[in-house]
Amino acid sequence: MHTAPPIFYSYFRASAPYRVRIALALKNITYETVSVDLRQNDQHNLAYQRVNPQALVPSLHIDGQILTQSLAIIEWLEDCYPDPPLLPSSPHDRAFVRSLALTIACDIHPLNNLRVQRYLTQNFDAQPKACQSWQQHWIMLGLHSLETRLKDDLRRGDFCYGNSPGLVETCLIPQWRNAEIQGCDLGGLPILGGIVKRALALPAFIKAHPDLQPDYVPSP
Ligand SMILES: N[C@@H](CCC(=O)N[C@@H](CS)C(=O)NCC(=O)O)C(=O)O
Repeated sequence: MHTAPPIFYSYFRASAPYRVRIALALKNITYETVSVDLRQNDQHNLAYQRVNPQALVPSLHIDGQILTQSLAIIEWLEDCYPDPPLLPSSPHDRAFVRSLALTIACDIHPLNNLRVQRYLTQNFDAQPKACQSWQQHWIMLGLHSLETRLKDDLRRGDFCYGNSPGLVETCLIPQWRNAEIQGCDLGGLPILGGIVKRALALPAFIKAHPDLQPDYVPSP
């Protein structure tokens, strides 16, 4: 039971908060959203830097403490709200699931983050086309490796591990959306594509979708 409603610092369009929104929805935890508008550089406001000195979203203020880093937040939720589980019970399978999730969270997403794009543009004079090609390269490298790993793995079911969505889907669905926005050719990834389609039909994934967030604004 919470002493006060959890406060979730988010930005509708950003994929790391989207991961946590999916986990919160799967675990049926209600919260209030505070929007940190990355396009307006709100992440660099002093008030937000007191919440998260890394100047990144998400952050979750819950039970009197501030949690940061999307996967640390999700693992905390898993520890405190174990139902439904987002990780398997056996250590071997937990390592497998974490490894798939980290492929996205550590090896794809950071290379494509807004601050990296801005750095490429400001310091290396990268043009929009070059930035897009950079994004596509790292996304496709990572997603193809996931497709290969899942192809013959008997632990795969309707989802990456078994027949319920878990930690991997919290990362995969936001990353897939980014891939679509960046114009990646996803046709060669039928296993991942099927998993994404099944996940997006579930109520928790619908609830967490960027277009349904309180701070949503349509793209210009
Ligand atoms: N590893 C962090 C990454 C957080 C992150 O990079 N968030 C992005 C949005 S998806 C952000 O706040 N970017 C702000 C910026 O680049 O200035 C996590 O998983 O929480």
